[in-house]
Amino acid sequence: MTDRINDLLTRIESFAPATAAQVEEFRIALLGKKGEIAALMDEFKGVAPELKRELGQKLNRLKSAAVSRIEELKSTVGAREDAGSARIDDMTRPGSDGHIGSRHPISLVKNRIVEIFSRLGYTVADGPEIEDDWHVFSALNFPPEHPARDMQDTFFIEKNPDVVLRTHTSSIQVRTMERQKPPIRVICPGRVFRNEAISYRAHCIFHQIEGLYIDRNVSFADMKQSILYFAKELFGEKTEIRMRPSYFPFTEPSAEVDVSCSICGGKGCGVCKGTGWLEIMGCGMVDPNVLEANGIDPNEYSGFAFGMGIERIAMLKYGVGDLRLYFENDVRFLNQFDSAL
Ligand code: 2NL
Repeated sequence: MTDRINDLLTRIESFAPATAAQVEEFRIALLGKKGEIAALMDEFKGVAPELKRELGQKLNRLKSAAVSRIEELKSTVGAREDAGSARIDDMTRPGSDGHIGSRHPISLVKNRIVEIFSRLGYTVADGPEIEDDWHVFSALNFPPEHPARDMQDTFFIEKNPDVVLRTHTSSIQVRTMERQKPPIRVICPGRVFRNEAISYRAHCIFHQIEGLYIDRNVSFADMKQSILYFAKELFGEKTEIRMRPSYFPFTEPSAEVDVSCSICGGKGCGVCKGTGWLEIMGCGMVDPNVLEANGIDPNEYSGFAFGMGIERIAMLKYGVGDLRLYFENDVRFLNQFDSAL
């Protein structure tokens, strides 16, 4: 038995495999359930008691020598094989195609809207997401008891009623009026926050873009023509618009704007629910109270404003039915969009 142990030790030392498969074969032959070491262990049970101590130690040494040698071979032979497969055989082969990420659809739509209004002389303005009551509500003619000020709709920070997450991007226009005398022509994109349950058609974080135009003699007709130009640029030359009376605290009169359905051309389909029209934004003439609150004389100046949800426009443009897709950042969704713009 001692001879067989010594013989195995020499074989372990001198074993020089070329592949990982040979190492594995060797491991099974030695250490497997029916391997040589298992056979020796079996035989050991019948050994005379006075020899047990010495032979037992030898067997243990053999086993650990086998285990450590195989571990060593596994890493060295494995590494050699990996290096071999990474060798470049054909230097003339074209390189692998580097994947370029795509722009998020919300960014694509935002950039497009900004681009259209910049051609009408609007510049982009930005502002903080954490706001105070004045810039989100009071300067915009929200009465003290208006439901939008309620905890149900607005996120408050640190239980302080004067620190809120903006619920609309109008606060950016208020900050613009603080800084700048008319004429004012700004377009304000940004994230807004509302305390709503998340579903396919609502989210507590979403994106808006609002515009504000203040100068002498700005009329409702100016607003209508600007929005018609915008709608044709965004949805196509054949697009028509209609305005329905509406209400916002910060505009008077106010209107909801629909565009003729670009999918059915106004005939009526599933997307426009048979009406031929799709709602895209709200707008109105800036309420004199808002002008006055922001230090602009309503007897000298007038203006119009409008606002739209970017997710809603993106849903219409790309036919995406579930709003949550815009927030999950699943690459299978994102890869379907262009990387341009
Ligand atoms: C909508 C409607 C609107 C405005 C936003 C505005 C801002 C100032 C003064 C007056 Cl500083 N108005 N913004 C006006 C009308 C409509 O948004 O449906 N948004 C998603």
